[in-house]
Amino acid sequence: MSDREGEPMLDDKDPIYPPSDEMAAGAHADRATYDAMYKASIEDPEAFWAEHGQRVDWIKPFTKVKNTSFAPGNVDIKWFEDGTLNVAANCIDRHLKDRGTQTAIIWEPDDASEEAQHISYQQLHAHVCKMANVLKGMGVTKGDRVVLYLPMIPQAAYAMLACARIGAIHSIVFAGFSADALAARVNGSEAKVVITADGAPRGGRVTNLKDNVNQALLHCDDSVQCLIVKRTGQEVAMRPQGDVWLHEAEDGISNDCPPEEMNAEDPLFILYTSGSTGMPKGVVHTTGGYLVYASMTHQYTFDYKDGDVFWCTADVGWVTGHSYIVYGPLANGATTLMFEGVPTYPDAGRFWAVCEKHKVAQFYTAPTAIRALMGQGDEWVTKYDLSSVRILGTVGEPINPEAWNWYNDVVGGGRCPIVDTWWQTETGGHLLTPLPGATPTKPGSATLPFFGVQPVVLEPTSGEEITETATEGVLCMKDSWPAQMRTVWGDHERFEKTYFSDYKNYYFTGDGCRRDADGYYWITGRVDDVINVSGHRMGTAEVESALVAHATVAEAAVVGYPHDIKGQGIYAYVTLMGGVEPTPELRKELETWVRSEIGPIAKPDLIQWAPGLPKTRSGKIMRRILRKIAEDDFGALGDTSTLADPSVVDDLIENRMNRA
Ligand code: 6R9
Repeated sequence: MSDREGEPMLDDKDPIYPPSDEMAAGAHADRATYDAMYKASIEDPEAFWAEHGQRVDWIKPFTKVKNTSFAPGNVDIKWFEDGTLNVAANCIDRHLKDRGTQTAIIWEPDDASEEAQHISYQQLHAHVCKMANVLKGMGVTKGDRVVLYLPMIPQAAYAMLACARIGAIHSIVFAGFSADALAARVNGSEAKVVITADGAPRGGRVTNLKDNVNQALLHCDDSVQCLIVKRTGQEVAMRPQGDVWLHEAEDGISNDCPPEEMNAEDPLFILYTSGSTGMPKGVVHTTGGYLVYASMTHQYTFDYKDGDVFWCTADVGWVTGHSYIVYGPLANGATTLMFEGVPTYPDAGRFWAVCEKHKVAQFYTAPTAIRALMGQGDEWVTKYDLSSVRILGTVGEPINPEAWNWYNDVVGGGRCPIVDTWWQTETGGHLLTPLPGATPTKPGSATLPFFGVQPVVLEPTSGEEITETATEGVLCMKDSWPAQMRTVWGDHERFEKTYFSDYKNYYFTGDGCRRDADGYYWITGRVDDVINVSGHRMGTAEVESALVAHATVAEAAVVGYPHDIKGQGIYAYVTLMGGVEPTPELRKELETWVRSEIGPIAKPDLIQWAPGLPKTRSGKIMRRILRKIAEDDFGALGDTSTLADPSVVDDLIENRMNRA
């Protein structure tokens, strides 16, 4: 084996990049450590997690470690169930003694000429306690829900931690979602308060967040209050009652707020995510297991060491921001960087300028960003000094080897291990990932399981577990891990049905995968009706229901198709109401409509007018065929003998929108 990083070792098929000796020697885990810890975690999970559960501070120590069942009709997941703790105390208070003056959060604003902020743990403590007291003053108590609809500003982290401090359950709605999507989430979680800002600057443009909130709250209970952070200073319309400016509410308020004692299984947050059917579901994560796992994966996956500046470029509106901007890093006493902007503003060098400026050690982003920047030319990267960067990470979708190689060679200069982390909103933290000092990497593979994780590959139709190492099938988990989601908010039945009913006694991820002869996992993508657009999950059913809500649309079917930058693009087949003329203007209008119903990320890339959709005689849309046409691969339509009217397919092929 080559022991030089950046130099692939070639076996018959895939290049392998082993960790350098230096990386292995200095890391939290080298190969032997990983192997031993992994083995221990599987052979005796109770003992393993009893030990690693100690990485957080408990108010009342747990005596029970694991109590989990995937059994049909009785899915029940509990970790550390008799322990009590507070997440905010773990992320802030316990660091005050030794690192009170250390920077907890570096905030880099959208506008590169605006000054960055460095918030110490002491300052973080004061901000969080004040906001927590404001929330209490608004009547928020333990177990209440608070929706956050915020830009990437430090107050987003304060708000999360303020909720955690008083035992309120936060539900973050990505600030790119529309008023309608926001209203659905406020109502779904029966939130008491929405925390927002006047505006959200991103890429030099401003989204009027408060306007969206006002619009959303027209569809919510009158009692919902709104706490507003002043970010841009723009004019906003305040509602006649229930609206409070944060800076006014905090004026003169105490910065003492004792943390609430929470049970390990009390919910910490709800995060809505798209599924294959119906509207997004509220994924529920709880307190103890989530924090243990988020902090442990943050430390090991990124080989985080004291003094490192860690940067995850995600938005806190996604799970990646929850676990790896806020909870994991802060539980570890790290310095975490929060970036308000976008990779290409003011220019395509912004990411690398920020890495240089703040001496970032770990950089964690999504393949879609890497692909977009790769197309802008190497000089945007090479003009910056990236010598502080030690580890590179990716998340959100499969990374194609070309992007992996560019990330490795140009950004990492061949010196930085790439951790391709596979996980989900539902999993709370990384399940498949290399460890920088331990795992030889292969471009495009999320490699091996984290401690305690037992991936299995099932034969898709029979559900049989495949024991051969090299194989392909659907990816499931055989047993629970501490950060597993506990339920769907308000609908435990849906939780069981979605994740535990297709394959009994397993957690079903919704992803397909291949396992190679070395036992490495290669995610092949979703096997359900979820598409992955720029690393964001979108249910085709959601886009379809937005489309059919438009007065001109009779029927719609949405599928994904390969897209160079986004990974997958959104392809919509639309059947109009009788007598409606298909015009370019109507196409634009439908695009705008979907944006306003869900948000810009849901805007269809291609809309094809479909006089009819291919259906079985029982009226089921044959999506397999629609996918093929969208992929411009209609030579292989497969069995079309069950079609009610085969001629619709010819028309769709003739008028397809995606032509090579
Ligand atoms: C963390 C996050 C989850 C879905 C997941 C899979 C895809 C995520 C990936 C990956 C290949 C990776 N996915 N990471 N596919 N390689 N490293 O992204 O959560 O938004 O819930 O999406 O994303 O399809 O099932 P979430």
